[in-house]
Amino acid sequence: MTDAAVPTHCPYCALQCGMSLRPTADDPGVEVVERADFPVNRGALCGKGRTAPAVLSSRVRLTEPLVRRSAGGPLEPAGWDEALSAVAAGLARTRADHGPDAVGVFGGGGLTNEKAYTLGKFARVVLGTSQIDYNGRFCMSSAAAAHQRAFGLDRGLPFPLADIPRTGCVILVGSNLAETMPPALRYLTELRENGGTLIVVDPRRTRTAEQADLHLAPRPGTDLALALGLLHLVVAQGRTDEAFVRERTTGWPEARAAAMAHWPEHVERVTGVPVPQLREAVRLFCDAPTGMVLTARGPEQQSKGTDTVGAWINLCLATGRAGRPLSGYGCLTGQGNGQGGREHGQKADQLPGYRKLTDPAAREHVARVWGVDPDALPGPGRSAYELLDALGGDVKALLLMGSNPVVSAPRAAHIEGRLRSLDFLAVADVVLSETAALADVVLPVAQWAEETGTTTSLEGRVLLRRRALSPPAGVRSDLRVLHGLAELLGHEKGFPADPEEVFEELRRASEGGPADYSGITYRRIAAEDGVFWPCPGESHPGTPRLFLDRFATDDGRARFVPVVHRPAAEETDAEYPVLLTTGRVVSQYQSGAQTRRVDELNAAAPGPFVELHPRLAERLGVAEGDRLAVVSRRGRAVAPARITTAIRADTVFMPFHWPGEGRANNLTNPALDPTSRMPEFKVCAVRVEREETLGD
Ligand SMILES: Nc1nc2c(c(=O)[nH]1)N[C@H]1C(S)=C(S)[C@@H](COP(=O)(O)OP(=O)(O)OC[C@H]3O[C@@H](n4cnc5c(=O)[nH]c(N)nc54)[C@H](O)[C@@H]3O)O[C@H]1N2
Ligand SMILES: Nc1nc2c(c(=O)[nH]1)N[C@H]1C(S)=C(S)[C@@H](COP(=O)(O)OP(=O)(O)OC[C@H]3O[C@@H](n4cnc5c(=O)[nH]c(N)nc54)[C@H](O)[C@@H]3O)O[C@H]1N2
Ligand code: SF4
Ligand SMILES: [Mo]
Repeated sequence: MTDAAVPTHCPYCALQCGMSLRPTADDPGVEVVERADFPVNRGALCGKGRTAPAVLSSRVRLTEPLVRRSAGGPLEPAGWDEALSAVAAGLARTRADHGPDAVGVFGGGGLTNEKAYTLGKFARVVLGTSQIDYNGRFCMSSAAAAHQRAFGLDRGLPFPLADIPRTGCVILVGSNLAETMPPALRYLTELRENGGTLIVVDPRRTRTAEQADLHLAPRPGTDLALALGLLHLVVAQGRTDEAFVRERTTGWPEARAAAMAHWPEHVERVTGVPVPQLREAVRLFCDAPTGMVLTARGPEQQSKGTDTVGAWINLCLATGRAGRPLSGYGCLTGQGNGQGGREHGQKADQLPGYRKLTDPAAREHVARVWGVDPDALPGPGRSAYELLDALGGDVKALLLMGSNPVVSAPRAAHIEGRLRSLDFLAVADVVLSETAALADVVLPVAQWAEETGTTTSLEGRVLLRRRALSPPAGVRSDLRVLHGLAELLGHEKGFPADPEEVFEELRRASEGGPADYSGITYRRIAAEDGVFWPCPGESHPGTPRLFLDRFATDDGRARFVPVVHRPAAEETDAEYPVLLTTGRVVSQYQSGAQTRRVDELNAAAPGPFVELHPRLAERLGVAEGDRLAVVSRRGRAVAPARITTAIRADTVFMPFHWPGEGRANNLTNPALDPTSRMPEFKVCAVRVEREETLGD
């Protein structure tokens, strides 16, 4: 290894900050150095990115396969031959006894494009199962569905982040960017420095909301009413962009009529946002010459997330804030490869290139690339929660790669039980996650800095994460794992372990599809700071900005969707009088499997808590730090009280990063959005009690 720092990207969130890794003599062998030339973060990193090498250390990770040799026995160290044979045998036995759909596959939005592609192909070609889905279903599937419906194409942001400071007004809905993508906060700061305005919609006055010119704090689960109320006011005040609506859209009369049923006074009652604030929001948004609406998990992780995002899109369309420079709707995708992970076939209904599994032409194309009969490809399977819920029922074996649902799935105690009831569970992970600990076989895999691969950031920018050091002996890459399993299951060819070889095949598989990567090469990505898809052909420059001439629908027009408000799947009542919402803190990532192994991050965010307003605390007789029991129809979680005026008095907030008694997902409601099948992580009804402890 040379001493030169290797330019690469962070393993965690969808911002995919550029960083460089420099070799060191000490464990874990590399350190992070600034990579100021990468435009998205210009050297800035959050604490998670800065400390990411700590997880490369053999002190905290898996370094050899583990096998449970007898039911109920312990996980014991094993060689790779034994471990891979056990997985192949477990999957093959289930398929032989119960058919291919008894074998499930669960992937993750953190997996590189190459891995997501190979996992989808492995499920359809080697296992022949339709039962594959991934954790992105918990993340951005509602925004994806709304994008498809309105624009005919789903790419998180239709413009680069660098456009944000130059627009006139941003409405940021349910994103706590200051904690979830700290280096991106700079774009909002620059927006305001340039004279633009920022409106933040969040039931909590977050660090992000503190930056806003106007903060709207709706009751959780009411964003749909809020967006429709704003649209009502836009129409009532004559601020519709009639020419844009006429020339670039369809469906306005119906959408308009649906919105007009949402009178501001009614919207105030539903959302708790006063009418003058609604009017002020419309004024700020419509007075600016250009504007953007950006959503994240707040409005999306609802049982009506697709319609909610649809309502925000309608607002953009009615005001002409879409399909034009410096204007548009975008979703801030979450996971490291949340965008690419949803394009290449680990989703239940999907083939590579964002093709549909039900489309005969798509099946034909991909089957040709894969060298199989199109009729042999299974149809669409179940969504993530439905798949997890079916474990131990008709799905009896599971191969899981890149997710930790014991902590992150809604109604997690139930899902943990489903995982335990499987005939066979294999987990590939870098650490012994809470889910891996339940497995019959655990396969220790290489990490970001130890292998090369591409990710697609929230901007739709395809990036190259480069290998900077060797994995420990005893660890293999996910691609090599899939290669080995395919071989044992009779497919010696078609599952290369070399990432660039996989990417070359992915290019062909995606060619002509909505997410066309055919013009992207490793070499180009390295030379160009990433390439934006669609990129059909090596001479194509890539597409940083979408929809400027036409939308991706058949007629080129954006589609209004008539949506109306409906309540959350679970509302408060006498028994469960408080709303629970859940989310993140800056120093932990997701299920915490990785970041809970980093001392510096644990010191900053040591455990779960329940955020509540002083008025609610007083009513409950609760003081700062008291142990609180939060109880929902699904279960109970216990964590200390954190009292703050930054939250609505009718709502409590818990981060979801921890297992054990403080696991927020003991409480959450797996009510699914009918279109996206996204669970309602952001709202359920709870009771909050002071937990009486011994000696109290
Ligand atoms: N530190 C850190 N950063 C991360 C992650 C992490 O785990 N930790 N995960 C990454 C991933 S995968 C994702 S998806 C993103 C998520 O990024 P964000 O969406 O920013 O994160 P959340 O905290 O889940 O939710 C954002 C905000 O939604 C608000 N909210 C709750 N209910 C509602 C509601 O009903 N309406 C509205 N409008 N807002 C509501 C919450 O108060 C919260 O402040 O972060 C990415 N970055
Ligand atoms: N209550 C509540 N629950 C939520 C949410 C919420 O807001 N509230 N948000 C949801 C959202 S948006 C998301 S994205 C999910 C995320 O939740 P999870 O799907 O659990 O995500 P992670 O914790 O990132 O899990 C990734 C796992 O894969 C491992 N891993 C990392 N890289 C690799 C790799 O390259 N290969 C392999 N094989 N393994 C790897 C990690 O060590 C970790 O164990 O949580 C969802 N759950
Ligand atoms: S903001 Fe996201 S990509 Fe950037 S350093 Fe932090 S976790 Fe990594
Ligand atoms: Mo996510």
